[in-house]
Amino acid sequence: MNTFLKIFLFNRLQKKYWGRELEDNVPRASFSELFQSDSSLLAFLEDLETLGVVLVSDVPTEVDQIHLLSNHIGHMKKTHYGLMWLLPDPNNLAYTGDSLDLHTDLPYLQDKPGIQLLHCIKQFTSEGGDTQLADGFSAALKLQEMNPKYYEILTQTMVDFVDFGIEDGRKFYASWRALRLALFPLPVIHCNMLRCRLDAEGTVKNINWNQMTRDSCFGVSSEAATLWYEATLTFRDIIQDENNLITRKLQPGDLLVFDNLRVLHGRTGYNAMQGERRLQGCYWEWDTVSSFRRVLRREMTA
Ligand code: OGA
Ligand code: NM2
Ligand code: ZN
Repeated sequence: MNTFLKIFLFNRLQKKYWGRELEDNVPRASFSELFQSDSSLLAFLEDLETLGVVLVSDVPTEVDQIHLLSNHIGHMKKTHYGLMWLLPDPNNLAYTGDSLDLHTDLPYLQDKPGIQLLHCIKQFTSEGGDTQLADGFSAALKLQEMNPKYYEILTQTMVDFVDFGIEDGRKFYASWRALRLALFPLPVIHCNMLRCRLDAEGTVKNINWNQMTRDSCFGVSSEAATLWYEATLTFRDIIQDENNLITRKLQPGDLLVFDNLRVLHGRTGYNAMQGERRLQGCYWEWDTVSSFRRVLRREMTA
C-alpha cells in the first residue's frame, strides 16, 4: 500500500459499536506508558476514537494529573467550569451523592465537549458510586431497527437544554436548542440550517441526552411532545437495558476517558455523608485529539 493511501485510510476511523460484552474488555492503557511510548499513545487514541472509551490505570492519586496528559496530547477545552473541575461540586447535582442518570455533559452548549476525562482520586468504599456507561450510537441504531418512527421523532424534535448558576464568581446562563439525536441523510447545508451536528456520511454524530439540564420549556405542540416522551422512554429503556450497559467502580488511580458526544455516562448513588469520593475531570476537543492521533499515525507509518 502506498503511503498516501495509508494516510487516507487512517484519516477517519470506523466506529465499533458495543454493549455489555465490552465490560470485561474495556481498552486499557497505562498512564506512564502514554508518556513513554508513542505506540501505546496511538493505541489509546485509536481506541478512544473507535470505541469511545478507554480506562487508563496507574495514575498518581493527586490532582492535576489530567493536566499533564492533556499537555501531552494538546490542550484541554475550557468551559464555564474552567479547565478542570473537582467532584463533588457544590453547584451541581453531582454534589449530593444521588444517582446520576445516564447523560452527556454540557448539552446546553453549542460547542459541546467532545471528550471527557474522569480521574478517580478517592472512591467511596461502601456500596455505590459506580460508573455506568452506554454506547449511545449503538442504542440509536437499535432504536432505528426496533421503531423507526420513534427514531425519527428523536432525530427531528427540537429540544432545549439549559443551565444557569455561578462558577468561579461568574454567572452563567447557557442554552442550546438541539435535535435530540442529531443525524442524518440530509444534505450538509440543511444540517447547518438545522444547527445540528452530523457528518457527510450521514451517520449519527452526536447524542444529546441529559434529563437534568433539559429545559422545562418545550417549544413543540402537545401532540409532538407526547410522541417525543413515548420515544424518549423507549430510548431510555434501550440505554438502561443491562445488555447495553457497562458498570465499573473506578478505583483510585483510574482515569476514564470517553467520547462525550457518543457515550452516555452515569453514576449509582452513594451516601455522601458516610465517606469521601473525589474525582477530577476535564474535557478535550475531538479536533485536537484526532489531529494529534493522525500526526502520530503518519509518523509511525512513514
Ligand atoms: C457529572 C458526572 C460522574 C461521577 O457530575 O456530570 O457525570 O461519577 N459525575 O460523579
Ligand atoms: N460538571 C461535571 O452537563 C452538566 O452540567 C454536567 C458538569 C460539573 C463539569 C456536569
Ligand atoms: Zn457527567
